[in-house]
Amino acid sequence: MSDSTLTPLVHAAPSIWRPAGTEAAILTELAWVLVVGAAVITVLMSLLIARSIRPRQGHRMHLTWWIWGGGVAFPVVVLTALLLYSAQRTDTLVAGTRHPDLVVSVVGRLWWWEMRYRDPVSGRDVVWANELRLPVGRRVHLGLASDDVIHSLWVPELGGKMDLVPGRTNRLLFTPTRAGVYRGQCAEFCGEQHARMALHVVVMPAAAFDAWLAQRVRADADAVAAAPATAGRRAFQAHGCVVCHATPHSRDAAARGPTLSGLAQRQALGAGVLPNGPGAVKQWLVGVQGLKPGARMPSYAHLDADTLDALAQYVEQLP
Ligand code: HEC
Ligand SMILES: [Cu+2]
Repeated sequence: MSDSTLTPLVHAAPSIWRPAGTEAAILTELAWVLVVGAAVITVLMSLLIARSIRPRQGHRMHLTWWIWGGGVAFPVVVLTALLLYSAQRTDTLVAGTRHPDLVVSVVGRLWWWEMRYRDPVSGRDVVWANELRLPVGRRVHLGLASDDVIHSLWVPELGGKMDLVPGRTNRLLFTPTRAGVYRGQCAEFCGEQHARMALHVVVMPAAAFDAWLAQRVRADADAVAAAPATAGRRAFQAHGCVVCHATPHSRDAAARGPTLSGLAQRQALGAGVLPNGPGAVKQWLVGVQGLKPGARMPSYAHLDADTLDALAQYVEQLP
């Protein structure tokens, strides 16, 4: 791992009860109000039921009062209060997308994620995959889209769930408040490998994020200038990897697969299937169809060991 900003891939199971962002904190508060409110009402109702099955003299005259009070007025008051409260609390989740500090486009694909950042300095686009890097303390507007089927993005620690629908752009707002690695997941069934379509969200201090984005812009530019024709790079072309994967040396692939630029910086391969590290790329090349049956990349188990090593080495070193 060449990247000093890489946080180790250690994250607790996703949970809505430990929010790490402003929007998620609002949703957690709503969840508490609903859970506690429902518990109180359930206890009250149970007491009333217990009381009513022991009929006593003199209670009959209160019947009308109970029906109108408990059956009509009480639900109307409680539901109206909840409606107003939740509308007011969640208003900022959408209104906030109008004044973001950062815009990131996220495209859901079968079965991986593509991200696109715009560098504020050069205006150039940075394409990234399977990992969402975000700065602490900035309002991030995610533009969510899909080219194939409906996917859905859910990162419980950071905010609500939102669908990625072909033909339209949905939006979601994240304002991370705590650095760390959070696990997101495609939350709308999208085919056989839907369950293996995870997304790691790496929340970094704002300065580290800016440095990373600048480094990504430089990496693309430098790599094009100096691109030695190594055995790995030749094999990458010869075996057709270049048809599906962009690299800093050839950025015009049709995005049938994730960009492999900066792969060594990423937490995992195959949208969360395989933790990244020494040997991971080779393992992926040999066993894609075993690790992720149906994935839209063939296994390369038929290649000889030297070619596999050269390929893996080339891919792992892409800036
Ligand atoms: C037909 C298109 C196609 C070809 C050819 C192809 N790949 Fe892939 N590759 C994909 C797709 C699609 C994925 C994502 C699979 C998934 O996660 O569901 C992928 C994933 C990967 C990953 C993991 C990347 C990540 O961010 O998770 C690596 C590494 C990789 N391919 C390397 C290669 C190499 C090296 C070759 C050539 C030997 C190659 N691929 C050939 C489509 C292709
Ligand atoms: Cu899915």
